[in-house]
Amino acid sequence: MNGAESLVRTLVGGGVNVCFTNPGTSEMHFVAALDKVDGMRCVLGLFEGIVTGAADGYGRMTDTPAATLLHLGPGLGNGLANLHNAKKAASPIVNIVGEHASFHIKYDAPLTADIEGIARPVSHWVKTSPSAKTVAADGAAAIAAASAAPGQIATLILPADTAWNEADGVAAVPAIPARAKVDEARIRAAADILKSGKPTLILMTGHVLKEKGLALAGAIAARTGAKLLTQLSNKRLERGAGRVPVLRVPYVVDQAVDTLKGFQNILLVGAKPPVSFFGYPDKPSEQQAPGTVITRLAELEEDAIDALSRLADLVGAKEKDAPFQEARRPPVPTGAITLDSLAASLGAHLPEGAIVVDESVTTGRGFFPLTAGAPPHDWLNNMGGSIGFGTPVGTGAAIACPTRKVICLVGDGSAMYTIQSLWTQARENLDVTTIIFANGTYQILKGELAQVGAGNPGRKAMDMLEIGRPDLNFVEMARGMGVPGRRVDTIDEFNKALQSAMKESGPKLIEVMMR
Ligand SMILES: Cc1ncc(C[n+]2csc(CCOP(=O)(O)OP(=O)(O)O)c2C)c(N)n1
Ligand SMILES: [Mg+2]
Repeated sequence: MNGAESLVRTLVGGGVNVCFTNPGTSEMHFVAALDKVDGMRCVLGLFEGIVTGAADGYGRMTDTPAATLLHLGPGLGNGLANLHNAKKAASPIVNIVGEHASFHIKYDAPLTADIEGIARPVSHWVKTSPSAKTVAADGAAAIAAASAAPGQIATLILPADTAWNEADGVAAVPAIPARAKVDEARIRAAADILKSGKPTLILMTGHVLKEKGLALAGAIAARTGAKLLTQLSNKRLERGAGRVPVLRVPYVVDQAVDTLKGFQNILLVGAKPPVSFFGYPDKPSEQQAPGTVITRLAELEEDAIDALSRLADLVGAKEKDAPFQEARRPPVPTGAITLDSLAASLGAHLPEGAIVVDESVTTGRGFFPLTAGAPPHDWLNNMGGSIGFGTPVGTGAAIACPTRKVICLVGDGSAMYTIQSLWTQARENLDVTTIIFANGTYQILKGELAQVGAGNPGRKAMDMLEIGRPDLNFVEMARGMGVPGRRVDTIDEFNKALQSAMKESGPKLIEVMMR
């Protein structure tokens, strides 16, 4: 077998069963090998941001890496923004990036680039495989690197001749270490804080946000009077009826500061100390009150669920006493489209097992309370702040979980970065409902303009924050990519569109007119 086949067989043998691709000449042997080897689902994306974002969504939902296949430096470069987001979310991904045949690199042909240099900032692990004989072992090492807790980006660069030359065979993936346990001293320190009676916040993100971790955190909070919050953005939050409900730290700095002001202690479980998205004149970067003591219970890569379980024992908390959310849907709203009526409609219609990918930007900031009692579902946020995240991540989540309904909540501005996701959803017949909030602007940036104190915007400045003239038509765009769409002007129409989208399988788009 050649190097490409040895790599594909190694990937499949190592549990990598999906490859999101956008190939070129240098990847042709890899493409041919994908065809030859059973067990790899290949999914084409029409822009590399779809490919890398889909791998992020897949990794978040399965906790195992998908592979991507990208075309040299420029292909990888096109995928960078969503790799950045995936890295911030600690999603496991194995990138395979084609490179010129090793004898051809010195000629500086048009596509020659510093691939390692492009890969390094968005990868935890980077390697150019030197020969066909090493490709399989390097592929196995890439899987191991990607799978290491809490999830990493591994980028393997594959010169074309390493793909077509004769290989030695398949390699086995080295053992993947379990999450490290938190040492006893930190558990005791956390117990002392919680028993002190001082107002304490448990701030969480990462794998602790699965049902079990939340139940333990809820029990500890119920027992000790501590409050629970998650970071503003999370990789995957399990929420809904029967789970412990938890809100997020708000985006707007003043609101975040206000939310955090009463706490003398913040106990971090996977989370970082709370910092603002941006620095603003006269606003703090650190959001906790001056004097609040921040203590780390568990790092993102550590076993936070085990740590909380031991902490619960120390403070005498019982899981059954956690404040589990009761099943409760808001009444189906009527009348105008408002932020609250949209939240209520989602709360009324979210099906059990839904995967909500949230890139709703300003529209969805208040969606949590009214959706909290919906049937159990997962909520995924963008942790890297680079927009164009939602529809690709939804695409990958749907491939990962074919029996679940994916709901992508997307601002109109954000949707335009990676709208080609719809084509992949149609081709693969994925069960994704994309909801576009068509307000005709980069609404958030109007708020930012005021926050940074840039003064009153004139016409030229406003033109950079608004996306009308011409007005976008998402239903037409969706139709052009094989996805049926519908425009709604009232909340009653939205209710109907959402209800029918939840009943039928397959990709759909709802354009919510907010302008
Ligand atoms: C890659 C990238 N480019 C630009 C931005 C800056 N940015 C942040 S939000 C935003 C617009 C979001 O607009 P939309 O999705 O319509 O949401 P809205 O603010 O209208 O709710 C832009 C351009 C970014 N975060 N990432
Ligand atoms: Mg908008």
